[in-house]
Amino acid sequence: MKELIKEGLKRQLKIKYGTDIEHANKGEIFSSLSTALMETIIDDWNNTTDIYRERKQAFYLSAEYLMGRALGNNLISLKLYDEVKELLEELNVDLNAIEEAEEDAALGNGGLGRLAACFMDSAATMEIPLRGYGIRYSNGLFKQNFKNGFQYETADNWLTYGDPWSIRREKEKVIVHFNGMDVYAVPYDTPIIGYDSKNINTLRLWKCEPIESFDFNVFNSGRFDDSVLLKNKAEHISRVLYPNDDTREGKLLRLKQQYFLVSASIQDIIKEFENLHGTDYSELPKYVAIQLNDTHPVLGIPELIRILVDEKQVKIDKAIEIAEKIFAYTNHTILAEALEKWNVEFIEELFPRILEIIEEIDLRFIKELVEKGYSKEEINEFRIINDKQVRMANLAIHIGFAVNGVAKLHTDILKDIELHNWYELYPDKFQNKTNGITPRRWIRLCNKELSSFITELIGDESWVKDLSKLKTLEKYADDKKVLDRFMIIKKEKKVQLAKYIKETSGIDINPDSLFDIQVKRLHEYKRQLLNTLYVLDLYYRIKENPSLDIPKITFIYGAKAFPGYRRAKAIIKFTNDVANLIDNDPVVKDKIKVVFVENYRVSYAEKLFPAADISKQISTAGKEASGTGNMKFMLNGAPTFGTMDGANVEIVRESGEENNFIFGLTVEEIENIRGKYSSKEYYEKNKDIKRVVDSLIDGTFNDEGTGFYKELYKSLIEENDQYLLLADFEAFKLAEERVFKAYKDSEKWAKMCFMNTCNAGIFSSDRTILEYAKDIWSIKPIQNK
Ligand code: 26V
Repeated sequence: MKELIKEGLKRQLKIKYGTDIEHANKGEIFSSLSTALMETIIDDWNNTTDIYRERKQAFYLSAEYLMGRALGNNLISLKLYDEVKELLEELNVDLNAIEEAEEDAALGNGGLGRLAACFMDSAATMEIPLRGYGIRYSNGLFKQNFKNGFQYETADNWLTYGDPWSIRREKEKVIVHFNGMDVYAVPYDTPIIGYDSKNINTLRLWKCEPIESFDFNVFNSGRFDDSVLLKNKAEHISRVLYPNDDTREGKLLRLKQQYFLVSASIQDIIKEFENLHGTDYSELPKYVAIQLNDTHPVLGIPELIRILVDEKQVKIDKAIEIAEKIFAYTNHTILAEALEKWNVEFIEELFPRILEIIEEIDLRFIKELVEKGYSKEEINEFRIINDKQVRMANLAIHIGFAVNGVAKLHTDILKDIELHNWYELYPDKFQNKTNGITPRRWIRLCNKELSSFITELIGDESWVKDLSKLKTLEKYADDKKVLDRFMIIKKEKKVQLAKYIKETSGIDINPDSLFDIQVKRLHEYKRQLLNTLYVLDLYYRIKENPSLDIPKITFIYGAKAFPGYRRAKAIIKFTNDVANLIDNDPVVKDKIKVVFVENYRVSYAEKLFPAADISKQISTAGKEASGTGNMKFMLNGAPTFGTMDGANVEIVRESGEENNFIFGLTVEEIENIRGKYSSKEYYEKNKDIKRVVDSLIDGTFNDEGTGFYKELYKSLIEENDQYLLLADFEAFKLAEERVFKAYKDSEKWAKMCFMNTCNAGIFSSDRTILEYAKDIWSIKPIQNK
């Protein structure tokens, strides 16, 4: 194999770049090596596609896939990593440097998109016939940089050097009709390589292109700009992930993206069905299950019905019945503002026929509810169209045959509170599918040191695709030699992270300090601000008492704020200002340090999770649907410092409360204080709280006239602290005290960390995807031999 790849690499360098290994740069080597590897997998890929077609397949429809880099991961899955590393060494090339030359494919915002990527990997490894459908955004999530503590955004041009891991399938393009404009959807297929398997699944991403590349006559008449107007209009559709949708234009574009994705995908699915099984569409549910990743692809429901009724002459009753057997919906959030509603007017403007179909579904649903004896008010709650808006979640729950939450607590909240009326109407539709993470990327690739040690202890590498085997390591939990090795590896990963931070931002951090890490999207409910208020309080206390007994700590943050989300941006600026305050204080700076890493993304995450001593998961209880970062930390041996929220609850249950630091109000307690809570009381009664909150407005910090800090103050005091930061402040401090105490006892600490790794097996997305396959899609694994 080695020689084959070496030849392939040389050949590709020559064909693609007209160069050789001595003269090529890293990007060229990355691209050529990737193509050389592609050459070796095509047969397995095609075979897998063929054998999957024989039986029922599942299709994952998602507006986001946060894939990160491909090269390293694919080498791991192909079990070629060491071989390729060696062959490059023979050519005087460092594989690691080549991996670093790859741009992240950041076609997602956060957890939801990363989950889709983990599912792709797990489905291939578990040999489940699952194909992903998404959008090939030309620009992924923006790049973030800080100037003077403020976040700035620039375009992410991940395709500048092409994408050697995808194949454009010109022959399989389809036309998507909008009111007044037709466009091509051109598929780009990326292989998803199963680990230690010959199964290679497909992620198919659609690029939007114009039917005519320019208007010949308009161009000829000298109006050059006008001649490409339509081309540009089409290309905007897959230009960028989630445009700011504050404006009407932005909202329309977002809606167009959603329809573009589902129309192309459903056409593709139906075409494949017809080729294999003919035109008896009542057979469709026998061969097709479609998972809707949140509400973004829910227009797929009326689109399927439209195609069946308008183009395939199926009666509408039958078409709806078919749809009811095909679609399943995953809910990823209970935040009201994230549940999508679309103005009827928009849908009508862009695709009037889709609106007609939604109206038809709505009317039938009302009739059904009236027959069941529901009151008008109750019916209004259920209606798909209400107040001139289409409620996408209602459409999905009504038509879908399954609805799932993403962690036990989250599903319970859906059933008992948020979607209680729906649960009473359709109790059998509701299921829980606790999220998971792929062990290939999140330990085997990103923590090779720990992976080798685990392999040594277990005896082989089988744990990488059966993560439940980690449990067998518990027998070493009191073995000093094992724990020592475990902690030496942790230290090594901390040194590597420190080096990376130094190289990329010039900031020095001390690998002998406790690394306390909070990385995730920036959102008020995730309470990065609580963390920063705590750090500021700690700063003041050290100032008062320079001999305060605490370990050296580095507080690390990573997060992007949505460009239009002012408060999130304010929290970044505030945290950076606190970092500065500390850096400039000779007394405090040797004890604590704050670093907000720039441009947090999948490839950065791979360096952060293995280096953590503490996993910070401090959302207001009930708000974080699951979290998956929490699982990545756990797997790499970091105790959770967190609230009883999302999957934290299950993490703690698995690894033991004694091996984590749980604090704060529970969902129940929060329910009980609803209406009674007064943040002002906490602020006035607790002088530490008052001191840190006042620092937002007393001139301690300068937000340069943006009004950011007044706004944060307002959210905490005048708007009664919606996310209960102040209510949890004291509990947070006490939990930190527990951390300090535990950290001092290094043997006990090592065991806590180790127990987290031992008990992380259940959080493999292999487990999750097998549950989806069995309980929702009714699909069994099929092996490519
Ligand atoms: C989206 C938005 C967009 C507008 C501004 C406010 C806002 C707030 C939340 C969201 C969340 C969108 C859905 C999402 O990403 N959910 C995440 O899904 C993960 C995978 O299931 C889960 O682990 C996270 O807890 C959940 O937040």
